[in-house]
Amino acid sequence: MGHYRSNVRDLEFNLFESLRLGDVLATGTFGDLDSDTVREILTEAARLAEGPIADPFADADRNPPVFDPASHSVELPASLVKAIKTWHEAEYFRIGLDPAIGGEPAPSMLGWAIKELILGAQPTAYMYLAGPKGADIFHGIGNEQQKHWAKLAVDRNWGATMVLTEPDAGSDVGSGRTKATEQPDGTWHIDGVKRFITPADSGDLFENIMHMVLARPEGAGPGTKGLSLFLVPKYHFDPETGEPGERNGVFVTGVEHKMGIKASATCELTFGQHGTPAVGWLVGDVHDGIAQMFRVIEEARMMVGTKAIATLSTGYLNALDYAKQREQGADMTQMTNKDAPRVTITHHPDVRRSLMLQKCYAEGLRAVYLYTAAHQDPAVAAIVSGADEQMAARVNDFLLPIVKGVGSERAYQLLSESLQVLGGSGFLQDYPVEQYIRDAKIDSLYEGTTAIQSQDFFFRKIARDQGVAIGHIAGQIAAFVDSPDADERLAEGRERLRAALEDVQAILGVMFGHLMGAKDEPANLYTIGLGSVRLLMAVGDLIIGWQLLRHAEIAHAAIDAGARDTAFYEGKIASARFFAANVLPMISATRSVLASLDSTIMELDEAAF
Ligand code: ST9
Ligand code: FAD
Repeated sequence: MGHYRSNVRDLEFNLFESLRLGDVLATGTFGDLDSDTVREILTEAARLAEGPIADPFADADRNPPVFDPASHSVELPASLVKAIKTWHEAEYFRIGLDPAIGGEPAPSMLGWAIKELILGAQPTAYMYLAGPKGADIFHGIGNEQQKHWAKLAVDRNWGATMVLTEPDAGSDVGSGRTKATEQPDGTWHIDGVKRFITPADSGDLFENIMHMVLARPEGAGPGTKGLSLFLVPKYHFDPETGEPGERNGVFVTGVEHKMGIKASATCELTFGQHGTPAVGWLVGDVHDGIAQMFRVIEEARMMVGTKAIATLSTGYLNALDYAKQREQGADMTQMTNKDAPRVTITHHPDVRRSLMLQKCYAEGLRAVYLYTAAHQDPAVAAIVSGADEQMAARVNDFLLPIVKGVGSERAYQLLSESLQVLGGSGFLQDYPVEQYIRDAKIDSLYEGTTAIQSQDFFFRKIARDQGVAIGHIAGQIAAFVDSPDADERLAEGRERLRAALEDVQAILGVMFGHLMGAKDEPANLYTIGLGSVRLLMAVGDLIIGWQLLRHAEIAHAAIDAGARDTAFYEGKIASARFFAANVLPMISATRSVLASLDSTIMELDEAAF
């Protein structure tokens, strides 16, 4: 068996039993797509993911892409190329894409469920294959001619990149210095050096690559608002047929050596500095670069969170397999009996604690990303939470930093638990968990670090939203807690959820107090900055706890109705109870810490650190 363990049963549970995909499909919003077809797609995608897609996972890590400075090209390992082509040929990329560029209508949550499978099996393969989704976004924001190019990009299978970061512009994208100069024919010449670009070259894997580049037109203002978005293709192409022509002046000038995600070529990308102009086209004929780029960023943040969650899930399932087989020590109740039979390590309470915590976060975070995806289609959101179109968009915006920020932080933290279950073996390259940890660390860094996610969460998604989206979610949680039809067997979990909701509301009250205070005393903002990651994590735990308890209620009902796979449902009930008893009460400690937080460390001389 390969490294990747999918969890199709849990995906189906989320889609059909929790998020009512059957009812969604019955509306006809997504054409004639039906439940049986969805189940077949998931089964087949998981088979591919666990087999040929997962196969070169270690090989591509040990034999990463090779950069040739003379030709500015990057050669990928043959094993990875084969996996990338296999997934592309299965055409899952069409699911959910705009039909105008060859897509098939489908709920976003189905698309993300399928993406979880490749992101867990071979995350870099998905990044090389970002072209069609990039084209879909480009189609949405481009002018008429560019919409045609988007279709060409899908038909001809072009690659794509998102190009923001520069040596002095990381989190602070607005410090970017790459310049754009308008030409008499309406095109632009781009000049500058970008760094850390994924995956800016891939040899001859793609006929062409669409670089989506932020650059500052001469005379434009400072910051992100002065940036415009340009399409800069690797090769010039015939605007009607897409047939590639001369090389454009954008060249890879370096590839990073990294701790993980080594199969993904992270490139320095240089524009217009090798004697050939880097010609770009202004996207949509408007200077609105940062807002346009955020269409790409939102997709990529969802992707990064789902990648982290997918990795945690396979890490947990690998640890579980190992724990069921590894015999070590006697049952704790017989610890003084030296003749007692040896047991598998699943018999040890601390291993059970660890496995259950991993299960809670792996399945809880899956529920969160799929619930978020459910709010990416108004027709689905209406069924799932009663949100109208506007509210659905706000809820999606609100949940994205949780998927990305909480997903990546918890996955990295809990993967360390997966490794611990394997003991010393976990430290070896004979097992995949050490690579999971190395490959997952990036998820809390790129697409906005966790600190950036937390500030986006508080300032933009809560304060600027005037609490509308969080109010909708809090309303859903309160309705669940107070439901007249509540299952008595979950009464204790509900009480803990109620307490967690009150704790989060109190934390928000404190944070808003600092925000108000900042009008007179700007240093109050420091206190928000000191607490914002903890707020994000607390809200993440609250939402995970809520989702797990919802699932437990569905599980109780399924068992009562005589469901056959009782072990699956009992696992749902046990994990909800465990999370409510072991994790939700910790939010009270965060509340108490944040209530008395002061910002004196901001006054401390750097020399004292
Ligand atoms: C990266 C790539 O890290 C990682 C790997 C990805 C691999 C993909 C490979 C291929 C991709 C190809 C493309 C395919 C397509 C996708 C496929 C996915 C796989 N929501 O607060 P302000 C906007 S890439 C929406 O003042 P500052 C908004 O327009 C590098 N919009 O910001 C706003 O104006 P207004 C990733 C938002 O102080 C304007 O920005 N790098 C949001 O000027 C200004 O807002 C980062 O992520 C939002 N949440 O700048 C940078 N926020 O207010 C992280 C802002 O009028 N840094 N806007 O609406 C940040 O996010 C900073 O907070 C900042 C600050 C840059 C926004
Ligand atoms: P910095 O911004 O220097 O941050 C350093 C530390 O300071 C972090 O802990 C950060 O949280 C903290 N910090 C910075 N500013 C603040 C603040 N205002 N408040 C609180 N804390 C703050 N970029 C692209 O454009 N395209 C890509 O395809 C791409 N792929 C990447 C692939 C890899 C493997 C890597 C490593 C990076 C990639 N990036 C890409 C860049 C990535 O998005 C940036 O690395 C990221 O946004 C962080 O920027 P930075 O590395 O400059 O760190």
